[in-house]
Amino acid sequence: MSDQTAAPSSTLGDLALSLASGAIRVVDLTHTLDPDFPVIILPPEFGQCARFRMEEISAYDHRGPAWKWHNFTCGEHTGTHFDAPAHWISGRDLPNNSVDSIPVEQFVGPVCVIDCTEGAAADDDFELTPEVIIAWERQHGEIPAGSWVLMRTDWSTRRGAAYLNMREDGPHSPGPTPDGIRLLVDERQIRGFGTETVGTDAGQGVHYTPPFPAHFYLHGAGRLGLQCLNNLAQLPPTGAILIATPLKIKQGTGSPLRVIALVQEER
Ligand code: 23J
Ligand code: MN
Repeated sequence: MSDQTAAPSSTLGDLALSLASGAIRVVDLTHTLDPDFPVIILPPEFGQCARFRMEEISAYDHRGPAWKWHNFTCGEHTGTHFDAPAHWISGRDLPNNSVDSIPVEQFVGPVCVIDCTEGAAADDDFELTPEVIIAWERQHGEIPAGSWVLMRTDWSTRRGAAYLNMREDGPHSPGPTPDGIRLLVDERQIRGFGTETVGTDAGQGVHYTPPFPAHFYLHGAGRLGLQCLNNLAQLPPTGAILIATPLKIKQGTGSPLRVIALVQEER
């Protein structure tokens, strides 16, 4: 006979208890939206993404005696942000390819974190290759289908000009090679790919074939992108759950968002 006084056990009930006790922690993977946070700079012949801007409407004053509020403007791809398949030409004819039409269940999934901090510290153009991915899998197991995969580089700790790391020949920051991203998309069937840098692609990603291979292959296969992530050092290599819900912008190709992860505390 079951104990009639005990609440029935359920996964969500257990989750609620774990959140309340701190056994599961919520980690914020987001940078603050700030006019000083860098945005990607494309070659001058192309259109440019806008930085974040905010203006006061009122602040408990003659413009509104009991309330404070702001108007803000920015690009879809400003700050910590989400890339939808419609962002890239390879994904433009896919169904449900914009932030308002992607089914919401796609936003939530387990997350694998590939630590590339040593490589990125030694080489600003460090590449996430199939070899790096397979070496990670030898330690942590094969990346499960439906995973978010994050490339950890500690790039989020850079400030000012060091973040874009612009040189005469363009920006220099780490990212995946064409073969690396294809392994993740085609063989591992990942949900999406995220980075601490300003793009899912390397700073010099325009020089690969195809140009910007992460954008090309991810979005061509209907997969998602996350950029300018923060606090990846607080995530375990496997076992966390990532939640990334973009704003519901009609036909939007991306949006700034709050990215959070649920992490089981070590016990
Ligand atoms: C447009 C063109 C190239 C790139 C990007 C945007 C991004 O990184 C982005 O924010 O999606 S590389
Ligand atoms: Mn983007």
